[in-house]
Amino acid sequence: MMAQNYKKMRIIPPSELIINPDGSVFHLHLLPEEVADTIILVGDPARVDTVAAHFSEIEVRKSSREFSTATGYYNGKRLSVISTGIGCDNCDIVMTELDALHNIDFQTRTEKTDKNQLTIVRLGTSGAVQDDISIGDYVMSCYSIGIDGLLNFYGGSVCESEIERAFIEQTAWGERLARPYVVANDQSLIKLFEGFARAGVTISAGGFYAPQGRVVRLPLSQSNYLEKIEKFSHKGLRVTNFEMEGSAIAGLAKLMGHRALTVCAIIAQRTKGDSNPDYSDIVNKLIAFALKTLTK
Ligand code: R1P
Repeated sequence: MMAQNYKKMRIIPPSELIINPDGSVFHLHLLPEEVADTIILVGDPARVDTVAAHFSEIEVRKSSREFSTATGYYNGKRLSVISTGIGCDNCDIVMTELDALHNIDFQTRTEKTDKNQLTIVRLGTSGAVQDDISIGDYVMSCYSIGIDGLLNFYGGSVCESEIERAFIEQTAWGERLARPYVVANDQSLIKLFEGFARAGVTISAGGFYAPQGRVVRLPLSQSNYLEKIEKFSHKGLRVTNFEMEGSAIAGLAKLMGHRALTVCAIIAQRTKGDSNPDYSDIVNKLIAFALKTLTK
């Protein structure tokens, strides 16, 4: 009983949740009232302007390090678009601070009793790892496989342990690598992108090169790494693509009680060795579709 009371009344120390002198959260530099309930996350800070260019009105525009934010209106609905920069480590910051902005009382430093459920959609770029997925396609992550290690530090169990075991076994996952975790993305959001994006299983890696099987000059520690990932198969699931943020977003969203989905434009074809660095058109189409479907 006492432990329960303590938990309810827990005051979060200033070292655990840092609030700036102006009342904004440490890294995002946003005040609680400056973020909408529906949030589009993008990797590239420049992509925030691309999304915000569609807004009928911009209410908030802020920038701090790689975290750039615009809050405004599209189709009469209030939306925020925020850049995460690259990597799951940044998403640890973005997700925790977004959740805090909505669900922690910054005055009392306590958790609010009535939680706000956020809708979080990441619009990114990605590399395909199957022959039948082409540059210019869109893939939504029905499952995210995190090989970045982030979620392993959090308590609570939101992972798909059967898929995890199959993946670890079939790929003979190296003992020195972080243990892969698998999280299902939100079904209601997946429905919104059906017909636009292909359903996929996405690996979020903790790096762009060796963690995604790329060899520039240094050899990989794991033999046949990409081939084993390409061949993985479990109850009709196969790995479709690589990116670097989706697993942290899906995993933390689930632990916090939010809805999340990652949808990516394919800009590299790993099995064929191709890439398209001039991808603004396909990303623009993804943004236009996402804005429409999230506000209808
Ligand atoms: C790597 O070039 C970056 O591009 C992909 C990866 O996930 C990583 O962030 O996504 P974004 O285009 O959203 O940044």
